[in-house]
Parts: sequence; structure tokens; C-alpha cells
Amino acid sequence: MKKIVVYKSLPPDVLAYLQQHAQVVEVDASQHDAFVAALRDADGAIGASVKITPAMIEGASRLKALSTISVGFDQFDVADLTRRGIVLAHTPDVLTESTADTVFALILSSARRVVELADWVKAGQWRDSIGPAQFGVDVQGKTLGIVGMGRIGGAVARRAALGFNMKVQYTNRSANPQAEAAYGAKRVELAELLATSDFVCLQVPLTAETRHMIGAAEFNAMKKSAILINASRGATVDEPALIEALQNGTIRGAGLDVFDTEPLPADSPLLKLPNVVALPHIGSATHETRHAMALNAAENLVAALDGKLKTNIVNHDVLGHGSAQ
Ligand code: 8YV
Repeated sequence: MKKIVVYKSLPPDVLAYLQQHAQVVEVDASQHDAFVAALRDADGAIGASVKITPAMIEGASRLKALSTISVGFDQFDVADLTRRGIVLAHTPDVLTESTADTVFALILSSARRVVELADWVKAGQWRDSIGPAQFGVDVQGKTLGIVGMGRIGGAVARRAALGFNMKVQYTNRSANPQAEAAYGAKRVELAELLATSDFVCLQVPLTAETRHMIGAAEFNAMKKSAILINASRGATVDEPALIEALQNGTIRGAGLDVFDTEPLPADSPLLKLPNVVALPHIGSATHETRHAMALNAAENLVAALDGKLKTNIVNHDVLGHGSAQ
């Protein structure tokens, strides 16, 4: 019988589904040596939020498939997996709408200072009618610049254009004619997007090309009234440069769901800035969506181990390779 290693807790029905198809071993990924030992004779593994390096699977001669409960796959060395003939599956579609909702929660809460002012009320500071000191800025009718117009970027564009009458512009390696036709989105160069957007929203995967793509130069190119929104990966932003830009008023504020280090250290300067909304990477974190992601990842893994997976494959060219390593 095939062996599957589970390294993130799964809903009971999803665990039962896997147990119908394989011997399932649940591990605590924080126990590194035990995790590596469990992988050594595994045929497949499923989990998320844990870096899996080539060294960790060097001895895993039976490993045929890895299934991440996420759309992002920066926790893996994809080229190494492909060389080893190991399929990497992810969950791109089931989380798109919930993650786009989180992005818009960040846009609205940072523009209208929701978190800051809710805390102000809770602290008993609301003693008179509010005034300019409590004013935020409009979202409706403003310009949203989306860096990376993929699935989530497109869902954010729909909310912006159809829900908030925003002007949408975007950068992307390729054009997105569907977003241009449906939401009036305009493809521009990054320099133009930075100079003209009221909200700059990062929706790119973390790769060698996108690492620190937004740094001091990019913040200086943005409008002083602009707000940075990041629900992609923390490392797409040079975080020290962001802190300085926020402290110096180079940009108005930031709505952040992801950080260089997660969990964000309690002594991070970001947590001392009133113009920052910081969320604990809740992008896809609803009961409904996380269940759908776990089930999707489990089905991906079973299909991959049966040699039948056709969708949700990160490294398609692995299918042209021979058997697993
Ligand atoms: C999850 C995510 O936070 O899908 C992703 O890439 O970052 C989120 O959906 C995480 O990966 C755990 O599932």
C-alpha cells in the first residue's frame, strides 16, 4: 500500500479520504528529523507553510508526488522536484475569491483607517463628533494598480471596477484581455503604475525575479498619498525600505497580510505605525475555503499517485520525465 505523509492538520473527512487510498502518517513538521525520516519511505506528502528542501528528500527514493495546500509554491525547489520526477500539485482556484476578499478588506481598512479608529473608540477616545483628524481617504473612484494580474489579481480587479467604480491598471508578463474587456483594466509599465496609482496592490508569486521588487526606488516613485497593499508574499517587498517609507511619509500607508518573517515579530517597527494594517496571513483563511483547499490538495495527491492528475500541476514538464527518482 502507498504511504502518504501529512504535515499539516487536515479536516477529519479529508484525512479519512486519504486513509481510503493509502497508509497515512501524520507528522509534526516542526520536528525536522522525524519529518525527514517519515518522508524517506513515503510515496507522497501533503501540507503547507513548511519549506521542503532538496536535502530533506535526498533519501526519499519512493517519493512521487507532493501536494501543497496553497496556491503559492515558493516553499519548494521546483526544478529539483522536476529533476527527481516528483509531481508538485497546488490549489490555485478554490482560494481565489476568499483571498481577493482579504485584499479588499486591506484596501478598505487602510484607506478608511478602520483598525486604528476601532482601537481609538475601544480606548474611550471618542468623546466628540469626529473631525479631519479621523478622516480617511476614498476608495471608490480611485485608481488601483495591480502588480500581477493572475487569478487573484483578476478577482480583485472585478471587485474594484464593478463594486467600487475604480480605475484599474496592471502589470503582468502577459496581457489579460478578459480583465481588460470585463473591468476596463489597462496594462501599463510598472513605472507608470507606481506613479499614478492610489493603491498599489501586489499579486505576484514569489520568485527570484519578484523578490524585493518593491523597494526604496519604487516607494519614491509612488504618490505620497498612495497606499501599498500586499497579500502575495512578504519578500516581494524590501521590508526595511517599506518601514522607512511609512515612517517618512514617502507613502500614506500599507495594508499587509504577509511579511518577510512570519509570524511577524512583536517588536517589528511595522506594528508601531498607525498607518499600517497588519493581518496574520489570513488570505485564504475562511472555514469554507480552507476545507475546500485541503480536499482539493488531497484529491490532487491521490490522482498524482495514481498517475491520473491532469490539473493543478506546478511542474507540468515532470510528466515528460521517467519514473520518480
Ligand atoms: C495559505 C497561501 O496561507 O495559498 C497560499 O499560497 O499563502 C494561503 O492560502 C497558506 O499557504 C496555507 O495554506
